[in-house]
Amino acid sequence: MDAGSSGQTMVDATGTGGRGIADATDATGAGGGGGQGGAAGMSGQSGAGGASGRSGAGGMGGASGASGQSGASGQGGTSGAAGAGGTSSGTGCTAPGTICWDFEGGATLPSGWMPYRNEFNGTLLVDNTRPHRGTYSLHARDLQGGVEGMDGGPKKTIRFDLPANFGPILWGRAWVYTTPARPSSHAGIFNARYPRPNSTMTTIDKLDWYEVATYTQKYMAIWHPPEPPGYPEWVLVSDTSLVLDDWACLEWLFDGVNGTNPEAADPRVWLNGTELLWPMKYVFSVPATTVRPVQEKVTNFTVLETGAYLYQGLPTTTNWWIDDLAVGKERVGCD
Ligand SMILES: [Ca+2]
Repeated sequence: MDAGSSGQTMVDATGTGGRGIADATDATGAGGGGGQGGAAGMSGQSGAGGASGRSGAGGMGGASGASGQSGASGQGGTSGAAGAGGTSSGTGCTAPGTICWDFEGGATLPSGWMPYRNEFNGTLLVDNTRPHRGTYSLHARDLQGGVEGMDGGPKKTIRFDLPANFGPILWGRAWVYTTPARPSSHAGIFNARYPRPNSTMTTIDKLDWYEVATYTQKYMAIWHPPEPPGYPEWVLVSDTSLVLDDWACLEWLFDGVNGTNPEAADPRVWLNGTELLWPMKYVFSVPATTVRPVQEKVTNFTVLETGAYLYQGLPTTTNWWIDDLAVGKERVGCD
């Protein structure tokens, strides 16, 4: 596999060093592309409205509340359904504490989500071009840019601040559709972040995080320290090619407690109900090391990010759709 490290950008406007994935034998890697300025205001909190939206979602458990799209729904949120009305996001969404987004609130972001990364070509939006269910989904449209194998690639994401005290175990579920080609570059789809133990730093660049992605055209999961630089990171690459030109149900478990073990658990990921195996595991860092990062335990997950974000170039214009996204304290399931 190629390697190279990859560039990335962070929230702040300063360029950041590169990072990315390389296999363990490739210690080299060019420095990262400079970051571009992140979208402003991601530090979030911004929305009281968002907060209400969230509670709406949680409140009714379900039916899409999240979507609530309108904070307005938040108000009615407790009663549930008042929500912006969307259809159910799945049976799993009735579990306590589960938050679901079916994107059925129309061509606008669901309440509480805000634009985050925005690099190179393409657009992240809610549209009606390819829903998994209902009419709408989140669409990373026509992403392209950079040079394959080199730092820097298109990144189009949104982020969401979880309700307080979400807890240390995060199950997730998303339906994802990718076309027309499997990217070779590291393509993130979802991540969840949390403050380091005994840290009061809550800005996104101070948080540890778990990630679900693809790399070398296969599914991948990673545990990262705060980004930048985001490494040394513990990388798990599957032997399963990412599903192309069809919907795929991805589920993940980020177990930040891991029983009585001293460190948080490795991420686990399921594709259409079958757990992925990780025949390739390695530490990536610049400079290279073989020493694994300490996977610090979680008190509460605090931030979600989704969309499509590539750390190396993407020469082929590519589209992703994400629908029926959910997170919860127990397994959500694909239905
Ligand atoms: Ca939908």
